[in-house]
Amino acid sequence: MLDLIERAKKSTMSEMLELCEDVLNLLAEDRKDGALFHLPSSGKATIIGDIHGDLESLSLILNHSMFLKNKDNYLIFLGDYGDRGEQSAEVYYTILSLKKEFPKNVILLRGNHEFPVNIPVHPHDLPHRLTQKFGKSGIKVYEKIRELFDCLLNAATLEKKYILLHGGLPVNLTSLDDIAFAHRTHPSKSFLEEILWNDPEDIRGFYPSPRGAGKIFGKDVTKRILRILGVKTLIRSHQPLPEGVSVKHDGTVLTISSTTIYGGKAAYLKIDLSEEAKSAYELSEIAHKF
Ligand SMILES: [Mn+2]
Repeated sequence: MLDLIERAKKSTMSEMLELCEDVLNLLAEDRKDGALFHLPSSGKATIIGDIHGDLESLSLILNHSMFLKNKDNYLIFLGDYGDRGEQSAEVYYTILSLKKEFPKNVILLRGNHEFPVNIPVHPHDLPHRLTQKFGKSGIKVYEKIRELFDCLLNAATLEKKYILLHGGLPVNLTSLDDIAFAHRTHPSKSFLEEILWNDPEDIRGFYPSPRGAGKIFGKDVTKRILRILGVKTLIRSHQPLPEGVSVKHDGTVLTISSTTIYGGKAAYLKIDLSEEAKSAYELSEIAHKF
């Protein structure tokens, strides 16, 4: 694994451009029946939350999870790869290399920092990090990465057990297809925006989010939507957490953060896909924290 991180640090612009091109083709394959990945009910999955340019935490997690030694397992990223941290370029190199090497086992979800063109995000220092690393023409790499944003998956699911996505549950969702095809109904419907931006809160119902995009949603909404989806627990990221994990809505929502850039711990989760669905309380107990 260290080898991959070392390669990320030494990566050249032409390597990055080639990686982006290769992964764009792989993502087109992932999305041909909708932007939703269906996990099988066997094997294990390592789940990683926001990274935000924190190469060191990503490296620790990859080493500790031993993904490369157990390649039949899944590695699921919940989005927010770049921005904020100093090593966004290296983080992109690492996750794209993993996707290229293990295309069927590495699942790249979309975060709000991998934004659709009409919902820009702040801070967005990724272009700056890329030109810092690759010089003026680093902007070509940025343009390729922007193409990737629109090709990432909206969510992953394990039938009857879990839904995994970056932000939150769209409050007016009526079926799993609303998530799988959220990119097609965007922007006339707000499903994609809500998947990327929503946060669970201690309220009833839902309100516009103080973040300026998406909504905040209460326990009643979570329970209603999880029932429609037929799953027990939402696993998501999108918020800084002092302990790396947090439980909301009576154990129906687990939030996980995999970066230390906000000052808290970086966490990741490894779940056995064949086991009965766990509550967010149980998941927070088995999460690894650094
Ligand atoms: Mn986010």
